[in-house]
Amino acid sequence: MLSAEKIARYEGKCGQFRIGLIKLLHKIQTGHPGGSLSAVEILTILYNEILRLDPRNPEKPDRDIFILGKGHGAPILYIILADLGFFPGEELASLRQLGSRLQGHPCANKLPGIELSTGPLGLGISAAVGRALAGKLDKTGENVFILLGDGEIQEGIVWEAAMAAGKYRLDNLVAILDHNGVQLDGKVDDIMPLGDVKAKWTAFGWNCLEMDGHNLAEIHERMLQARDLKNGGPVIVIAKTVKGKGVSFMEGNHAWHGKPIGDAEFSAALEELEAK
Ligand SMILES: Cc1ncc(C[n+]2csc(CCOP(=O)(O)OP(=O)(O)O)c2C)c(N)n1
Ligand SMILES: [Mg+2]
Repeated sequence: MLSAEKIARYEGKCGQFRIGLIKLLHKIQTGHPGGSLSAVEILTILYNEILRLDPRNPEKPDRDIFILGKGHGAPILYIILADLGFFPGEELASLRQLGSRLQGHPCANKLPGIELSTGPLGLGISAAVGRALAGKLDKTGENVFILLGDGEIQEGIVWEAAMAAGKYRLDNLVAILDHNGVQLDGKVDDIMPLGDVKAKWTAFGWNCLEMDGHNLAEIHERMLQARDLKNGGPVIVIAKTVKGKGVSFMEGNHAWHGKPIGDAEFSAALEELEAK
């Protein structure tokens, strides 16, 4: 169980990450606020409590693997990697600039801590399945985690990968679904409804767990449960989240999927986040 002291520390961190994110995206006048804000707590717990990683030795052979399926969430991933010391925090200012190691979507061969270049939705889980299968064959003991968007799982390639993970009994694979109900240009239910998400993954041979994707203690508990569930099946954790979480006018609003933050909006967002 996550101690009260740790919960308080991570709550503080999540607040700072949100403020850092808004400042950064306002400064560069580009990037994806909504999907980053949705994943703050999930990534904070994964990187601080669950993943076996060494920022000083990012390619250490016995590490766990994390893949950001929803590659447009790169800004929050970069902020967390910098916080852990994978690269200097000053480099965050180069986000999305020409020649930077911090591209708009993660670039594996440039930045320490990035395992796979992502951006095309659906690509990540295919590679995650391959990596988990390789880990099984090589008996590395590594766990493979992937964060998927709910718009992302409309991609057909996701279900081909899901089917393979079921067949190969990849119980070293944990997918987390950032189920915020919103995609790029509207609500998931309006654009391409997912139906009974739990029943669908279960039918593909996966174990299905659920959590509140903004509750630090619950995320921690569910991630440990998912990692340690070894019944032959991969695990998906459906995380109930809010796109744009923490900035009221961005919450649940697809317009903030990837829009430059204006000066008045910046002040309002900062005021709200700093008051928390
Ligand atoms: C194959 C592919 N098609 C379209 C896009 C453009 N695109 C980027 S993000 C996005 C919406 C993703 O929505 P979701 O997965 O729900 O992400 P979140 O709500 O967490 O931001 C789209 C359509 C893409 N990156 N890749
Ligand atoms: Mg979504």
